Amino acid sequence: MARPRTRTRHDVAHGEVAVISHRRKSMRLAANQFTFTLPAWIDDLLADVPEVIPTREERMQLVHRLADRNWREGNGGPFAALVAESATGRIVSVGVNVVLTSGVSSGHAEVTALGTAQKAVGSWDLGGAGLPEHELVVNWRPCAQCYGATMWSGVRTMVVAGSGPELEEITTFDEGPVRDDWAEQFESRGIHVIHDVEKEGALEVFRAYREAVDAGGVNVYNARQG
Ligand code: AZG
Ligand code: ZN
Repeated sequence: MARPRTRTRHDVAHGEVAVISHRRKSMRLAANQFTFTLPAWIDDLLADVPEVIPTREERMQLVHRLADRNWREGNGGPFAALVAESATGRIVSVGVNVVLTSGVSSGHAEVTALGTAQKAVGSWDLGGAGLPEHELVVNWRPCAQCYGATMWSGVRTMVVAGSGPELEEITTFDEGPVRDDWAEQFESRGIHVIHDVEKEGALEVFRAYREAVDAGGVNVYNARQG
């Protein structure tokens, strides 16, 4: 037997009181996952890089090469990072800022380096039992987001090229509200911070980026508008 047609608003005469069932549209998610993929040029750049880089200065020099190439290739901002085993200098992962190519605002260099390191070692905790101590090497102090991402990653050391206002002054990136005692907060949680490693190299990358911004070739993509 045919089911009676559901009455709609148009079927109800003026003044009539009726219970009308509205046709419901069920929720469909437009996306149920996102991924960060490192750009293909990284494989070419790493082709001449040894698996073990013994000094922190040399590790940071690699970070600066990655950061400089990254903005020129259009993946995102002039930021790069790597995760290494502290004792041996074996490189576990590298990361670059992929906000523009991923279309996801959290794709900062620290996040991509830490995430790929965690996948590489098979643990969300880089300080977990049975693992060697790991360090994050990054070309500036972490932003408000990456401050937490680093603290929760399990790294035991963070090496930064610099931590002052220069990054924001030169590039005009907004790094968010980072506490003045950010480094002490890491130290009090057992994460040692090593400052000012190859600082001038970081500033050179930022200055080159700024020149390109001023020449109109690159957009700074801060999402927050004040
Ligand atoms: C950023 N700051 C750092 N340190 N790293 C990134 O990837 C960034 N992106 N925007 N600001
Ligand atoms: Zn960040």
